[in-house]
Amino acid sequence: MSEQLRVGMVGYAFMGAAHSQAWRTVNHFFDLPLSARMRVVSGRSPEGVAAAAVKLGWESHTTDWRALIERDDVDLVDICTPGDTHAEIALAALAAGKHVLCEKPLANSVAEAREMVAAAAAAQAHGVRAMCGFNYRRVPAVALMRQMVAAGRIGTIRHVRAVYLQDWIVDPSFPLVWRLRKEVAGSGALGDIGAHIIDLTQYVTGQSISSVSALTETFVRERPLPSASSGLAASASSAETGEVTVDDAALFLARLNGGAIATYEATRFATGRKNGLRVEINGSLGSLVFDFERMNELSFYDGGLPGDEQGFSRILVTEPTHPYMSAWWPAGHPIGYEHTFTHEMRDLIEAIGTGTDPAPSFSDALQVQLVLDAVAQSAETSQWTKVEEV
Ligand code: SOE
Repeated sequence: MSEQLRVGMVGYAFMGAAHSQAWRTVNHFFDLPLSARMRVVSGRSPEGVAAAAVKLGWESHTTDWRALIERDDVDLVDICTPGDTHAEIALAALAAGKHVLCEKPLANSVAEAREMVAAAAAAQAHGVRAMCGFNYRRVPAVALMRQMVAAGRIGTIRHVRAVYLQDWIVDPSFPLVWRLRKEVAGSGALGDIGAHIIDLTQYVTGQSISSVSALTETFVRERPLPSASSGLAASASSAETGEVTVDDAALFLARLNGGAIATYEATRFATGRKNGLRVEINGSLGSLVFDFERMNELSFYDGGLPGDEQGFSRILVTEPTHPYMSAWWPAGHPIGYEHTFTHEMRDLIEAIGTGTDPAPSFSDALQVQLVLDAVAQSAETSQWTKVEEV
C-alpha cells in the first residue's frame, strides 16, 4: 500500500457527491504514488453531514470546516461549497499547509481570486499544491482534442464556437436557489457554466481570451423563495418572492491571443437542453467538434484527405491509447460524467505525489475569472473590453 493522501472535504451536495465517488474510485483504477483516504467531510447541518458521511463513504464528519482544516490527519482540503466561501476556506487551508482542490469558478471576484493565487504561490514554496476543479478538461475526448490541436492536425485556428446550454430554470415558479443569488454564486449562467467553456477552449487551443464584447440577460427577475433544500431540484415553499440577482444567459464574442475569433453562449433558458456543452474549432487544415451529449466521441474533419474522401469522421474515444482510457475497460467500452472527476483526482494525486504543479492552477483559474469579469463589464457598458493576462 502506497503512502496516504488524507482528504477532508467541505460541502457534500452535488459536487461533494461527485468528488466523493472520485476519491473512492481513483486508486482502484489508477496506479498512483499516493493512496487517497477519505478522512472527514464537513457541512452545516449535523444530520445532513452525518448522513452524507455514511452515504458517500467518509470516515468521520463535522459541522466545523475550520476544525477539519486544523486536523493533523488531513493533508488535502477539497472545497465543494458555493462560491462565496471558496476564498475564505482556501486561504485558511493553504495557511495551515494543506493542499487544496477548489471547485470552479475559483472565486466570486477577481480580487478574491488574486488573493488565492498569492496564497497558493506562498504555500507552494513549502511543497503545498493547489488546483481548481474544471472537470470537463478531463473528458478523454477533450484531452484528445487538445493533443490533436497541439500536434497541428487542424492547422492554424480561425474559429472557436462554444455553447453550454441548460434549461433547469425555464419555469418561472422554480425557486430562488443559491445559484440565482449574486452574493452567494457571484454570477449566474456566466460563472457556473460559462466558466467551463472558457476554461475548456483556452485549454484545448492553448490560446487565452484577450478581449470580449458581451451581453447578458435575466429573463425572470422575481422567483418564489425556496424550501430548505438548495439543490437543482428544489421545490418552492412559499408565496413570498425574492429578486434574481444574476444573469440567466450570457453571450459574448471574443478574440484569442493566437489570432482566433470566438463566440460563447451560456444559458439556463435553452428549453430542452439539459447539459448541452459543445465546442467546435475550425482550423486552416481541418476541424474538431466535441459534444458532451456524445462524450465518448470526437468529430474530426481532415482537410488533407483527397476531396472525394472528405467529411467529418467520428473518432470513438474508447481505445486504451486515448487519454485516461487504459485504466478503464477493454477497447470500445464508454465512460461517463463521473469519470471526469476520477481523472481530476488522478491528475492531482499524481502531481502531489511527484512534487509537480497540478493544472489548472489557481493562476489558470484566475485567468478564467478575469474573462468572467470582463464579460460582465462589457455587458454593462456595451463596449469591447480587454482581458488582462495573468
Ligand atoms: C449546474 O448548472 C451545474 O451543476 C454546474 O454547476 C456544473 O459545473 C456543471 O457541470 C453542470 O451543471
